[in-house]
Amino acid sequence: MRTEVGIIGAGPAGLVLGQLLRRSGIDSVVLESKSRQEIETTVRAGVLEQGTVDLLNELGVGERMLREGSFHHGVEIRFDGGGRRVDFPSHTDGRRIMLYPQQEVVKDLVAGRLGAGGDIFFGVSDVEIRGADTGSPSLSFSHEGRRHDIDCAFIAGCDGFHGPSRQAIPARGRREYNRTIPIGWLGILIEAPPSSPELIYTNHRRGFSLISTRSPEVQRMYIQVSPDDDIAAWPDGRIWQELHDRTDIPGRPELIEGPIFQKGIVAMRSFVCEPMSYGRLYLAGDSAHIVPPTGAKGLNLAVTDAVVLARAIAEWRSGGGNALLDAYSEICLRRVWKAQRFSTFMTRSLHRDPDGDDYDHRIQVAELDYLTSSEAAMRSFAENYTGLPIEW
Ligand code: RFL
Ligand code: PHB
Repeated sequence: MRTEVGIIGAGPAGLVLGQLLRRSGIDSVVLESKSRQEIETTVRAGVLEQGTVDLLNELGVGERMLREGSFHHGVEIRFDGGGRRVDFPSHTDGRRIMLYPQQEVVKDLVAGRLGAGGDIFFGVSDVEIRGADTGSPSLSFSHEGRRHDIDCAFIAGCDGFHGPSRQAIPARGRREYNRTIPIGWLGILIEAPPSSPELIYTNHRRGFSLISTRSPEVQRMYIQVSPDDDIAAWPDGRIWQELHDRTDIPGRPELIEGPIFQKGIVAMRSFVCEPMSYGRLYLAGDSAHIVPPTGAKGLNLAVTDAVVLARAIAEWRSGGGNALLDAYSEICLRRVWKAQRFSTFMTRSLHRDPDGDDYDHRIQVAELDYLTSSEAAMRSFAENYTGLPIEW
């Protein structure tokens, strides 16, 4: 087999890359270790930046998103017993965010690719990357009991944090920045109408909470827990008690409860791999970087990496040379580190620091008071939350 770009991973990074390449007339093959059903039902992100929404529309896969997702024009931040809203459009050039579940984005991208005659090999195993540092790299993998080889011009490692691509870069050729954060998020999905028209991020002495949404009928909520907490120690009644204690404030409607049909705990980390490339292998998305979810940036970073990589490959293919390919890692990493900065700032100001004291709490309250009252701070927050531009 032969293709121009061998893409490992059918997450947002790999699927968006494939669609962008197709638009430039460049063929690709996507290898995915999970089944189609599994990637289309795994619950993860919910917030799409304005740029991600625009891109999905441009790619012709945004129709259902526009119909079923909802635009939000701001978020509410609660702290010190009160709540304040930060408006996005008035603090940016009219930008907003979209609430639409990641698994629905994945479904729309898979349907777009397969509908246009593209290939995705689901359920592959033992993917091996060969000759990444040569001019003729190849991928080898097992699918339905047979071994296959694909010669490629480029390999895109879009296989998430645990995938094999990053490990294909020799240890001496990369630097990894790693920070584990002593915080877990217990996330639930419930059947109920929205408790609020916009997201509510709360800093409370008992810990962080976040009220988000998935649709008019399904809501997503999170509370800060210890990363090694056992979900069995969190019966529904205890979760609701914490959500109410942390989020409800006088004069505002209480959270609306509903049956919990999914719950789990995720640990938090910050991670960056530099550079994001090695020879003809390019990493995109979570395979190269992880941000704590408080800033809602992970999926959006995966998409912008794909945008930069697709343009760089298209430029090379049309005889424009290697300049953009060579700059790929640097262009992406500048935006990645800014998203890491923003997510770290959000995480630090909103969560209870397990090692902190009253002084730390007062500093957080002052930070959030400033953030939600200074025009300059609100502009900065809105600019980051709705998505920074790519600096080419
Ligand atoms: P993905 O989505 O992990 O996709 C990688 C794909 O590669 C496959 N794979 C392999 N395929 C073949 N061979 C192998 N050896 C393979 N190994 C792995 C995997 O099966 C998978 O299908 O990475 P990608 O594309 O880089 O996308 C990244 C995003 O998924 C991630 O950053 C976000 O989910 C992060 N995130 C959020 N991001 C946002 O932008 N907004 C949010 O609101 C937001 N909320 C969240 C989040 C992540 C969360 N969790 C679960 C950590 C909320 C949470 C709770
Ligand atoms: C979500 O809806 O899953 C969500 C929203 C905002 C975040 C993280 C996750 O910061």
